[in-house]
Amino acid sequence: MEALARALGGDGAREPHGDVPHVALVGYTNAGKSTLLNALTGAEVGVRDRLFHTLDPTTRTLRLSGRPHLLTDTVGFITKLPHQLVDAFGATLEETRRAELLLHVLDASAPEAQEEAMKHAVEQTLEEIGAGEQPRLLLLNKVDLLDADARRELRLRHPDAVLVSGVTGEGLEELGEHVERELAHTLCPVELLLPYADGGSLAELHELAGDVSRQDTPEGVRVQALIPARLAERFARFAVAS
Ligand SMILES: Nc1nc2c(ncn2[C@@H]2O[C@H](COP(=O)(O)OP(=O)(O)O)[C@@H](O)[C@H]2O)c(=O)[nH]1
Ligand SMILES: [Mg+2]
Repeated sequence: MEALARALGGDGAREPHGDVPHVALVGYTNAGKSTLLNALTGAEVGVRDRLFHTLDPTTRTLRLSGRPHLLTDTVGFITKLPHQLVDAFGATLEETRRAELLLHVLDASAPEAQEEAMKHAVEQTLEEIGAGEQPRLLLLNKVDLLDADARRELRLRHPDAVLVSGVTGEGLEELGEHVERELAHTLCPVELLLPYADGGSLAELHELAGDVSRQDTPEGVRVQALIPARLAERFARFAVAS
């Protein structure tokens, strides 16, 4: 396992969408990762996402406060067929290790002992692939199958988790808020002056920054925004003292 992790390497060439935060769904097979990917991003696949058209189908754009995030559905944590494991695991490993945040999806409708065993298996796998220290949020999925008592009991056992249902959409708004909070440290407030001649940079800023406040001045467009730190670095030449 360690050899495989080494072979795949960490920091390689610059990612094509390296300025956008990566979030990865991890978890036991059948926990509901793919269902959640669809529920969270279904409405997002559209014109605005042509920027990311080169992405593979298991990665989609998730917009929070207008800012895009790349959300990846990983496979292969626990699979039944060994030959699938090898293929699927390479991609999973890479996506997991480069994600700023892991969403650990757990089937909360399973009996407690089984739920704990699946949770443990995933945590152990994350340790093995060197992703044990990565920021992680626990999602208790399939809560639509649970009554009020069962939900209360889950909240007591997992006080930091978010209760969700990929089928009914329950909890997804709260999940978005949690994700934004977890990734707040990757954002940087900037004040920029973009020359009118550089329409490309302005368009890129609008695509990646979400909600911005802008003001037209004789010198160019003055923009205040909260943007990913890596994008801020790239746009440093436009910075103005506020
Ligand atoms: N009732 C219910 N079923 C769900 C939910 N999420 C997923 N499922 C079902 O659980 C099964 C596995 O879901 P899937 O998304 O394929 O899991 P994955 O293997 O983690 O990608 C499917 O039959 C889904 O319809 C949920 O929130 N509630
Ligand atoms: Mg799946």
